[in-house]
Amino acid sequence: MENFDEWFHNILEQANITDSRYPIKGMAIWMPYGFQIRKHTMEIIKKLLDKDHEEVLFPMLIPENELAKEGIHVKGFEDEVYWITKGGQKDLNEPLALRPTSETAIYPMYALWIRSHIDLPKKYYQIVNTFRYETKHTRPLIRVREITTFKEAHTAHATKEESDVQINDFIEIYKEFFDELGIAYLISKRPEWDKFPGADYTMAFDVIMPNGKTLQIGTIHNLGQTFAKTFDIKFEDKDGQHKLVYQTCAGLSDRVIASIIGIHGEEKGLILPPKVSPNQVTIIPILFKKGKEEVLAKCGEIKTQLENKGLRVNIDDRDIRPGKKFFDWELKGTPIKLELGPRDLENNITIAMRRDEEEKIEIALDDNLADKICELLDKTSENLSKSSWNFQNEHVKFTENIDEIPELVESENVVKFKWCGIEEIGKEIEEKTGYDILGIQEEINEGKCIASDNDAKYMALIAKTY
Ligand code: PR8
Repeated sequence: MENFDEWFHNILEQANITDSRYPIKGMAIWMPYGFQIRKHTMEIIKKLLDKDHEEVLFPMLIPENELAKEGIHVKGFEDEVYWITKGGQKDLNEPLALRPTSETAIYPMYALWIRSHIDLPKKYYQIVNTFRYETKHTRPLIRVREITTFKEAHTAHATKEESDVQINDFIEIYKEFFDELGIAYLISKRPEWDKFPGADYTMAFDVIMPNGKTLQIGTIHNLGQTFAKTFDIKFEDKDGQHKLVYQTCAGLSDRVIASIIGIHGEEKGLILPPKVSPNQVTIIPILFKKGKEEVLAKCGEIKTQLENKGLRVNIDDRDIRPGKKFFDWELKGTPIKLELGPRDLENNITIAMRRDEEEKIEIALDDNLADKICELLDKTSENLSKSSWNFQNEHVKFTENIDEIPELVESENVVKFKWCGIEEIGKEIEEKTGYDILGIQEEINEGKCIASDNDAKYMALIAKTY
């Protein structure tokens, strides 16, 4: 793709996903087609979280005194909070924050709800909008000031061990989620200076966009007992002692949709993974005056047949040239197009076209049609996932020479390198190269650090980031 940012910006409007002309910077409208993608994506994550977490809904406003309680946390967000200071004409007694995230809304309530070890673990999540007055350049879905699908989970546990297990559980849930979307990801532990404000440590999921820049699409934080101390979240343990809980939280945003669009899309438009595509099959009737009714009737029958299998199907019976219809659904990324004209009807066949591949497949119009379509959809999902992982594998390059980093990053790669883990050296690496250390992928015990005489302790990643 020549210019990914431009392509991304244009496709959002062309495919009816979002409209960014709303007169507030960083806030956009979800248009009908985008709304459907968003809905199906949310259904997947909800299903995964619902297995072991309970959904709740908190108010959007946080009193200033609660937000201010956790010092490190509030410091991290102080420049990003929108404040409500008036009710009508009157100044409010206490300013109210539009939640930038909900720790300080939820944890005072956890302090009331958690009394005994039998109340633990507590695992709540909510899908809400949050507000961040981002100072960096805003971009639709990627860096917004109103995050419209903030999927945030908050857990509390009796022991540190349980909270570490929860971090792994979140990693597994997010892996499964991105696997369902066919999106390849890099998992790393963020460096100390880039962790969530108030967290002991942060695990992050990043994707490589087509221009080689990485996008952080999900984060999982071990909060230790920092918030428990601040909000006095204590429980009576089996031994009768009052103890502080251990907490974790994890979040995903509209960036998930940005990555679906960016990673699978190509020059001609979207390629949507079948699981989240508003229409999994689009039927395109080829209509002539003669036989028009019969063709349309058969299209209706096919639609019902496929819908009975649980598929989402639409018929494009607009009175325009078929070529234009193919063009439109290519742009919108429907995984499978089915073409049906009078001659096909005579031969009792339809022509299927997968969006991710050029090939046309003739399928008989019989009882096996729906099964065959399901097979094609599965192949599409597999293929999208495979391409995404191949792309990622080709775009992660290892080097032992710090001077090679800029060239590798500028040719659209993420760079893997050995690091001693010392903060000062890490910052030197960032300064010298001009890029961000994403984090550490794994511990190692061989070789030297790329930027010092120290022994290497970690395999780390550095990249140009969004
Ligand atoms: C938390 N608290 O808040 P996090 N536009 C789009 N996506 C964004 C933006 C933005 N302006 N800012 C962040 N994200 C924790 C976990 C509750 C849940 C996305 O964590 O601040 C990023 O993908 O790391 C980020 O990984 C995710 O939201 C969670 O935000």
